[in-house]
Amino acid sequence: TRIAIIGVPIEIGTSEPGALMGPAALRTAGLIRTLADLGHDVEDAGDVAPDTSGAARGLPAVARWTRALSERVTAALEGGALPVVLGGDHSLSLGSIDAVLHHCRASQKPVFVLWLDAHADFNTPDTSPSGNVHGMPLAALCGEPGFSELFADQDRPFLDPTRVHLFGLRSIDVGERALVTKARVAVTDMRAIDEFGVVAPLRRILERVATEDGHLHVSFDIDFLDPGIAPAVGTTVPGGATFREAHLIMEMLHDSGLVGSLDVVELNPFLDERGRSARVLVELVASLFGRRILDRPTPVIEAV
Ligand code: DIR
Ligand code: MN
Ligand code: MN
Ligand code: MN
Repeated sequence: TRIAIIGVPIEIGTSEPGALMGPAALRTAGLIRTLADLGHDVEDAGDVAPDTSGAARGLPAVARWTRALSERVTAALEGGALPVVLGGDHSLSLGSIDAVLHHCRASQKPVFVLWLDAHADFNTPDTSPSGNVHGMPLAALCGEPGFSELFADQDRPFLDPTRVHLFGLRSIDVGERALVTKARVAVTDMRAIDEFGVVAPLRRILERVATEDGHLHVSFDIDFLDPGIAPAVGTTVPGGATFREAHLIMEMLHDSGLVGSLDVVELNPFLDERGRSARVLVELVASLFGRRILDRPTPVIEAV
C-alpha cells in the first residue's frame, strides 16, 4: 500500500496543552520505519501548517486547519495513497473526513466512519459543556447547526450519521446524547463490548461496508484505550479497551481490506512517561497495516 503520513500539530480544539507534540512523538516512536518495514511505500508529507492570521482559537481558527488538512488529504487520496493523519486533537477529523467526503462524492462511494473513542464527539456549540471543538467534529460533519464559521464551501457533502459507528463509547454529555439518538448514529458502547466482545459488532460493521462497497475511514482517539495502557491523553476515561481488544480490532480491519483512511489523534506525549503511549499506538497501527504473528491466515477452528 502507498501510505501518506500527514502530521497535524493542532491543540486549539482542547483545553489541555501538549497534543501538538503528538505527530513528533509518533515519528520518534518509529511509526514511519515500522510501516516501511512491513513493505509499504511510505511517504512522510510532513506537518500541516495553516495560515495563522486572525483568531487564535475557536471555530474560525479550527477552520484554517480544517481547510489546510482537507487539501493535503485530498491530494493523498487523488494520488492513490492511503492517508494516515497524526494528531493533534480530534478537531482535525473535520479536515480529514471533509476530504474523504469530497473525494467519495466524485466516485459515488458511500463513506463509513468507525469512531474508536471513549466519547461521541457529537456536541454542537449549543450542547457543549466545555466549548472544546474536539468534542464536536462528528456533529459538524453530519450537518448539525452551529458550524457556519467552519466550512466556506456552500454545497459541502455531509456525513450520513447512520454510517457513523461509535465504538467504545463510555462518556457522553446530556445534549450530545439526545443528538446522537435523534441522528440515529450507530453505537457499540462499552456495555456492548463487555457483553459481546469486539469481534461480533465489528464484523457486522465491516460486512455492511463491504456490501455497500464503501470507503471506511477509521478515526482512532487514543482515549478509546484504557488509561492503564495509554495514559497520554488529556481526557482519559476509565474502563477502556485493553491492548488485546484493540489489537484484534486492528487485525480485523487489516484483514477486511476496507480501510481507506486513518486518523490517530489526541496523543499528548507531555502527559506520558518515556513515550509509552506512542509506542502502543505504533504497535496498533502496525497491526492495522498487516503485521501478523505468522505469515499465514489465522486458522479457523470448526465447532465440533
Ligand atoms: C466532552 C469531551 N464530551 C466535550 N470530549 C472529548 O468536551 O465535548 N472527546 N474529550 O475526545
Ligand atoms: Mn475524540
Ligand atoms: Mn476529489
Ligand atoms: Mn475521546
